[in-house]
Amino acid sequence: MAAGRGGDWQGVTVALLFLGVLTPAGAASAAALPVVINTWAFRTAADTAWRVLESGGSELDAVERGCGQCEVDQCDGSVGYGGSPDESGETTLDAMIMDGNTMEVGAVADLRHVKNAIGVARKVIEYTKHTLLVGESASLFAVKMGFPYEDLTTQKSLSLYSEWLNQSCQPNYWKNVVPDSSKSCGPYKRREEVTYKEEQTSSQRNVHNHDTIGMVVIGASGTVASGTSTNGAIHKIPGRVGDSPIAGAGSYADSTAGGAAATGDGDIMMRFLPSYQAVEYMRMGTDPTVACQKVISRIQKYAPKFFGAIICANTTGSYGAACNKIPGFTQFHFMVSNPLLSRPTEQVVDCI
Ligand code: SD4
Repeated sequence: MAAGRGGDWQGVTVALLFLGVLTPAGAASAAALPVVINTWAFRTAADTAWRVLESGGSELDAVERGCGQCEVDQCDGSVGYGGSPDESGETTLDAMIMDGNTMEVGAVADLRHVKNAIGVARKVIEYTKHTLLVGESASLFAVKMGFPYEDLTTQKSLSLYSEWLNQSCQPNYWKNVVPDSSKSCGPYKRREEVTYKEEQTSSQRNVHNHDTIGMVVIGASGTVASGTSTNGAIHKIPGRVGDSPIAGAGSYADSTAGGAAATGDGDIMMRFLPSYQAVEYMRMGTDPTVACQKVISRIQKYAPKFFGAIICANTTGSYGAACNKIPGFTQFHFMVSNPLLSRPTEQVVDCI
């Protein structure tokens, strides 16, 4: 879990700010290129991406290797193998990578049995004319591309799964079914009468089980790349795909404007294409922090309790972030690397 994500961590955050370990976003957000920015305090991912740039790699290489590092590290249990088991206990992965020069996107969703989801997404750009491959067919593609086919289940994911079964499969994502999904496990059947209640996105359900890595890299000449990698929503209904592999939702990159990447409740966020919208605001000259805030405010109007955050950077290297304030999630931590910061630096914004 990212330090400082919830209200309980606010004391820790203040101490870290005092010690200079953390930087409040805005205080050191002077623009410089190249810049690497990623969601949450995923430092090894930030380090890896920065080193790729330093050693002459491309922006796309930096995104692929940076997010790939999180897949290896199983960042917060929400990225890579062994996390977020679905209703049948399986871990499945979503990832995308986008080239802001060509506007090409490679993405995989509901990827099974392959660990390096963003690596496979990159191969979708390089070896196909498609944008998004899904499910077991994406796994077969990955194997053709040379990726190992392996079990993504771990002791941890097994115990998360059995705990969930033992608590009557709570929480889950069903509604309008019998037996009552708020009390019992399935198998469910649809109820004849469908009620359209306002969707309640409880912070309980989301804050503690979502931590996608989203990354934007802007090279020395303003070239933009972006990407994401996640194992999605814990206890999801098999087949569920979130926002992360969807261009414009999980991330977006356009070398004529900037890049953005989102994290949070993808079932809500993907309806608003927040990353695309943020990049379009930046294209119109909006400051990245304000662009991020405007996107969050738009979603707030329809889903005031949604859990989510977004990072934004423009082609001058200026950057920002914003998040929706809900109980237990009042600040959002993210990483920034640029030539003005001596090393990848953790920054924090107050949610709005
Ligand atoms: C999803 N957006 O699948 C992802 C999860 C996430 O921070 O972002 N977690 O809904």
